[in-house]
Amino acid sequence: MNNRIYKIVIVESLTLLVISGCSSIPTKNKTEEMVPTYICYHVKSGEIKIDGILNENVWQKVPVTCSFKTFDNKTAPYKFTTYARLLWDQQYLYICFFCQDNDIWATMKKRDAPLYEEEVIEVYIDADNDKLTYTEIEINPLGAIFDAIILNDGIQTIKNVTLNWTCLDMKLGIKIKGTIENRKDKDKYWTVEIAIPFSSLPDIKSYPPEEGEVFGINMIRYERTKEKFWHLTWAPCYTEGWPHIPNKFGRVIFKRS
Ligand SMILES: [Ca+2]
Ligand SMILES: [Ca+2]
Ligand SMILES: [Ca+2]
Repeated sequence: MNNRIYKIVIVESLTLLVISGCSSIPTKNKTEEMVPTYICYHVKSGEIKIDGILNENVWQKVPVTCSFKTFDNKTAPYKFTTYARLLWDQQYLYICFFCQDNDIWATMKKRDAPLYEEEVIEVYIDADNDKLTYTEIEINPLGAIFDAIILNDGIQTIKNVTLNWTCLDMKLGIKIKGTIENRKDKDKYWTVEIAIPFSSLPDIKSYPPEEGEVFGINMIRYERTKEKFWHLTWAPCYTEGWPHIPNKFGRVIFKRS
């Protein structure tokens, strides 16, 4: 399976997703149960300018995540090197992405369009770490946003999606080193900088987070060459094209210093 297949039916104000073509749950083994951890450090407000340029001292000082792997935990091609960093202040969770890419492309510009059918980065945030409810935020190189609240069965099936949810006051900056519209030339990379207000997360217990609090988070990149689909990920989910497996999200631990 190389893509999510959503059949969308509008039910009152909500949108119900029915999944088809979803792979069965893989057999659990020790490797699959291990999820990555990232220490998310606190910064003073105003230290990050959300413009897609990752030149702030605070970004330079914190470690990057491991380079994203394939969905099944294998090393991804060097030419698609992808990593992220996270920080927080009293108001926002900050995430930045670096995506090396010699052919950056996307066509969709509308909010909540199926950006996952093209090239995109995605963030899944389970703020109360209950493995059931989480927010999904996707951003493509054109700056289009898909944001939704997901209700999962805790394993790998979506029970409900609220597409009309908007991540209020989210700030977004993108820098493209290359061209999106021209697929014949050689691009270099794209970077994304996002500030997500804690107040916008529907399943957050309280905010700002407590010292040591853990969010379940996953970060994904879909890279699509003319020949092949690459599902690249921070926390491997072992099901290609289907990241909705909240017990395989990574752990982001909030630290003040
Ligand atoms: Ca910046
Ligand atoms: Ca690409
Ligand atoms: Ca949750």
